[in-house]
Amino acid sequence: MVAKIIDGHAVARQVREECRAQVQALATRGVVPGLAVIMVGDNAASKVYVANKTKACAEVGLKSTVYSFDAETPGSVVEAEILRLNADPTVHGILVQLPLPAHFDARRVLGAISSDKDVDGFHLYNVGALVQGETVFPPCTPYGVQKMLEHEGIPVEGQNVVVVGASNIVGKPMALMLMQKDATVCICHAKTRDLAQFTILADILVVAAGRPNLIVPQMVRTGAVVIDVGINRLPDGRLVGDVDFEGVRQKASYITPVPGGVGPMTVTMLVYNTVQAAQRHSPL
Ligand code: L34
Repeated sequence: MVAKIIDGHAVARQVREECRAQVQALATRGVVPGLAVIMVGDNAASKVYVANKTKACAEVGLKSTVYSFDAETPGSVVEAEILRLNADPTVHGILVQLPLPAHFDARRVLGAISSDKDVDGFHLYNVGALVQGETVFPPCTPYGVQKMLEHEGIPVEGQNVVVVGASNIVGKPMALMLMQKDATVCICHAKTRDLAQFTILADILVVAAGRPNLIVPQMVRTGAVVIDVGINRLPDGRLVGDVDFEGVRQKASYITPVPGGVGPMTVTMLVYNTVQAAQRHSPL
């Protein structure tokens, strides 16, 4: 079996088309969805990701503004900026690009974002809503994965899902979202003993561990759906996921590439959530 490659750019394009129609409807009422992106420090990957986000916003007709602070900025200064943005009616979504420099209390900074502008879904209120199955703003990366599965018509109900990686940004919310759709979910992480024993059970394998070649063909069931959320830059400059793509492709039924898989969906679901925020803020 050779897997079908799920083209993240193609799925993203379709979701953005939907967003554009909603943006046009909002425009007739004089509303332009606004996104504020806060970036602290000089992380090279963050710069690329944020640039992709602002480009996607422009493409769909949102107004995005990036607020950059240097790494030494006190947390209180960033928090004050967030409070100002919370009160700005032209800003519908606020996100703080992670990771923050080490001296920041990330929980505190994220907690400053008004939960109705928290388009990343990282505020405790939104995390709690996700646990209860009443998502307000589902976090963009797992939301993007869910959209890809839906787009390909891949059923989730009753399926064995194994999530490798238990981060707050990807693994945990991904597990909750798929559990809500009645999958049987298992979360593995860096301390899991004999990872292969779990991954081999997966009908849908979602990998977000940040380790190149962590998943090799022997660990994958024939016909499994393999979603690679990892992004690793190799010393030679190549960008790869966590999955041995060429090997696993021969065994899976679907696979996502890196780049061009989940990454473009993360960016697009941020646009989607921001449009939702603007709609909720400006009801008909
Ligand atoms: N607050 N921090 C916050 N929200 C997020 O949703 C993120 N994430 C993760 C890191 N920190 C965050 C992102 O934005 C990861 N992430 C992200 C965003 C965009 C891309 C990948 C990850 C992306 O555009 N990936 C491209 C390749 C980019 C490249 O050339 O490096 C791709 O095709 O996969």
